[in-house]
Amino acid sequence: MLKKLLLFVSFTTFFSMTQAAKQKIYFVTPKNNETVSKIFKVKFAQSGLVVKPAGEDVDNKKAGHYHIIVDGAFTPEGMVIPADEKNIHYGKAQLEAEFTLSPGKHTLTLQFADGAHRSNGEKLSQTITVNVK
Ligand SMILES: [Cu+2]
Repeated sequence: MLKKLLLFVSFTTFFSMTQAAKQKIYFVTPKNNETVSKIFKVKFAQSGLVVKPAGEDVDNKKAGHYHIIVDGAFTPEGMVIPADEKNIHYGKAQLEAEFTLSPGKHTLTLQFADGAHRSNGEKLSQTITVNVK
């Protein structure tokens, strides 16, 4: 009985914590200012958000997919993120990618946007600098 009660309490605590989780996205790797090889892996993660393929659940403000902007800033909130060589969409709900960049310093901006590619703005973005060997 006590065991069941404890299980119930921990489950509801976990559930309310999940509900209250602040929305956040971040690079798992590389770290800011990390030195990387010419070809390197990028991984990203989130809390309080659901990653879904582009075109799905487009009006859900808690769902969307990732973008990486190379050597550019975040996309202002509500603006549709362009698709070109500097603005890469991960519309299949990917959580990692491989990059090939020229030697030197580059910035990578991770940007979350909804299923219609409308940006969540600066609050759901993160910019890091990498030093490519
Ligand atoms: Cu997109």
